Amino acid sequence: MTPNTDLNLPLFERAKGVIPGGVNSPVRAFNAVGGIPRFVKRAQGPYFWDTNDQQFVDYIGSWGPMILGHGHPEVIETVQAAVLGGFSFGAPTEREVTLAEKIRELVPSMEMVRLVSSGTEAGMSALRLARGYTGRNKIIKFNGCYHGHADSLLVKAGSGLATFGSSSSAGVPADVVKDTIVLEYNDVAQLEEAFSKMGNEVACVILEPIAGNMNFVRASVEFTRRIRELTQEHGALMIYDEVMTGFRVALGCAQSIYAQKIEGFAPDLTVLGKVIGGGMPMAAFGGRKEIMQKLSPLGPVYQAGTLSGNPIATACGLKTLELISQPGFHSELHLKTGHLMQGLKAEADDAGIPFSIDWQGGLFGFYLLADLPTTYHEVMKTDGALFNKFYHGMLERGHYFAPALYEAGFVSAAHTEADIDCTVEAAREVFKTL
Ligand code: KE4
Repeated sequence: MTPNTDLNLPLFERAKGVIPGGVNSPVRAFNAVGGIPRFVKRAQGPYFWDTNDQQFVDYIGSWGPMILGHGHPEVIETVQAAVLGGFSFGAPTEREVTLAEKIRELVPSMEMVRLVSSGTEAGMSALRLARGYTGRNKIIKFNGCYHGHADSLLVKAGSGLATFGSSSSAGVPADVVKDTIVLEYNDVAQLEEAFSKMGNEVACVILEPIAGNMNFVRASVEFTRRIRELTQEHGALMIYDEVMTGFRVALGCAQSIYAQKIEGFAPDLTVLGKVIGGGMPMAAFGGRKEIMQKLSPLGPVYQAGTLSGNPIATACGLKTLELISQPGFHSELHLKTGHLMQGLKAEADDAGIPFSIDWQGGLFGFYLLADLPTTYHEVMKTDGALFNKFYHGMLERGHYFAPALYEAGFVSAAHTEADIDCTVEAAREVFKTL
């Protein structure tokens, strides 16, 4: 493809004339990897075709929602039927009750559920609820975790514990983030120090159980256990942001994996998104009944939304959850993702490229680093130029990974072993060019 035949180019220029950066979400602009984003014309199964009709094996899948692959026939059929019944009512429907019940069935810690339209909205609302329930203002989040773009969560790490986070975005007043403390992921000592200093002022600790926003970093069992213990001791809430991991790493979400390692483990609140909408705008937050009952119209914590529980989105989400609840779905997905990761690792080793991998269910991460990172700083030691060369080598050959070294990857049920082999073969060629 030469620049003057790449139809993505004029389309990107046109987009930039009317949409800031030409995109409706920054990561799509390819700023981290350079080059021109591929505009998707259509998608089917594990593939999408761009404006040039070039086919790509899709390892983003809308950053998580498309766990069944694009255009699953039963999902299409369900959505088509739902559309005929009406798009949106602003009134309760049975289907949103059924979806909330299904979520509770699969995630027992979510005794009550509130449906919203995006992960940001769910995370923002869970935070407000934690502050309303505890009557406290301070929140603890971790470097490398992303919980959507609510003001008090757009915070970069302060230097050391004493200084609270400073906002990572213009337009967020210092007052709004003065109660947000940013600690190092997997750093138990720092967490304990924070609680010994201000434990009784902390409303909640929020974390990604597997941090997909720094590619793929697992919270250690010890770190998870200490968060659970310290929040309980100090009357703070533990919020699990499973927007990315939810129903992707396991049918019971990441919390079901940690509950196998920590006796009786469960977070107080959980944030969900992506998979539960199956590609339609749908997210949720939920948890212990006594906490959730603080929410309007029952309690004093206000939260609302015109399209919350949207009838088309609930139909799409319900069918998606039904299909991924089939026996063996996640174990099969875990195996397939493993084949991809082990295949890439084998090729990198052959080419003498430092490469580390990890995966769980349909979520994966690879690093051009010899050892798997456990903190954000370690992730960012990756040689960006090397990653970008790898990225574009794969993209040119029709294999579409996340356009940033700190983002995770996604495999769907629609990817076949042949697709995986094709991707590994392409990587063999690309590693040789590095
Ligand atoms: P949304 O508001 O984008 O639906 O969800 C925010 C969010 C919350 N929590 C976690 C753990 C998330 O990963 C996300 C969104 N993830 C990004 C991927 N890094 C979505 C891609 C994008 O921002 O365009």
